[in-house]
Amino acid sequence: MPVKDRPARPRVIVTRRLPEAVEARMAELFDVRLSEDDHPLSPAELAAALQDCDVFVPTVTDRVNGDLIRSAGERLQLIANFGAGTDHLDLAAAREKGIIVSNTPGVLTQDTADLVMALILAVPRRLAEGEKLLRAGQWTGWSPTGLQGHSVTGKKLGIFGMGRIGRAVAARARACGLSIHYHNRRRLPEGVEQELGARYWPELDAMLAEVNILTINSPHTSQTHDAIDARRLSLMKRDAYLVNAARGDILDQDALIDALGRGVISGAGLDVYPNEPEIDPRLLSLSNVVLLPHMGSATFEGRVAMGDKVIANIRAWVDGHRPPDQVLEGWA
Ligand code: 8YV
Repeated sequence: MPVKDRPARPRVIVTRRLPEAVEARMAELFDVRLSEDDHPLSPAELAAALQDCDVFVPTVTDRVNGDLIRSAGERLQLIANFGAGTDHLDLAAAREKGIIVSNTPGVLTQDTADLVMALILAVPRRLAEGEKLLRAGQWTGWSPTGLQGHSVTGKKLGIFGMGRIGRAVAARARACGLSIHYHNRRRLPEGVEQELGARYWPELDAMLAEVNILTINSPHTSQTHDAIDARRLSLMKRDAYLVNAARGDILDQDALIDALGRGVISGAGLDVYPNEPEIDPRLLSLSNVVLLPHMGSATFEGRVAMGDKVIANIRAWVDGHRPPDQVLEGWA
């Protein structure tokens, strides 16, 4: 593939509004086109934007599929994603076209783990139900049997995907008295397992039968698509809970709704969904689920740090270096 020039002041298109400080810095450094009204781009708008820039900065709301990448303009050389997950980008098509892809790992780990931990506590303790009852003016006062949930202390937490976020969840959960179990493509080094008090399960199915709460923290790839399906849900304990703040497509949502309705598992906490922002109405009618609008990394600090990473990746690329967060296909 011929080596292309890297412009000193590249044309950068950003699809959504970013924190003010990030946009201001981008405007200083790059010939940047920012989003004016923050609307998610339609496929036609995405196609037009990909014709007209050296660097494209999408978010999880932009489905940059193979066709869009193949029809991108010749000047497009870098897709600097604002976000860690890259399942909305066709990495194979980008590689074939010689387009580098980078992301923003690391800076949203702690915030996302906080949200996962909040769901791990909120679901068994029925926090959303309690809040709803109070706001509806239906709270009649304390009662010995009112809104009883399940203790978290002493229970077993199963972590599916033990990357940065999974480990940060483990550290929090340990402090809350949960024992840590995990399934991952690769086993963690012994020292890390010891530090987290984590037990490795090479077989996901065996771990599912054992744990009281399951949290999904893996990336969404072809290997993890619908990994938690009807069969796997049926292996879980009837009083078990499930939390997903990773990607909606790792969990078969129809199977989950069916399992929740039939009491196959006891409850769920979700921050992510297939086809966001669509929400299956059946989920809304279930009282044993806590539903959040994909806000795992939604902190002021985190979003500025993500923007800083995007800028650092673009600058390294402009200077002729490999962006520090280049995504290698197959490793996402
Ligand atoms: C981001 C996320 O806010 O980074 C990710 O993978 O899921 C979110 O927390 C989002 O992706 C921004 O594009």
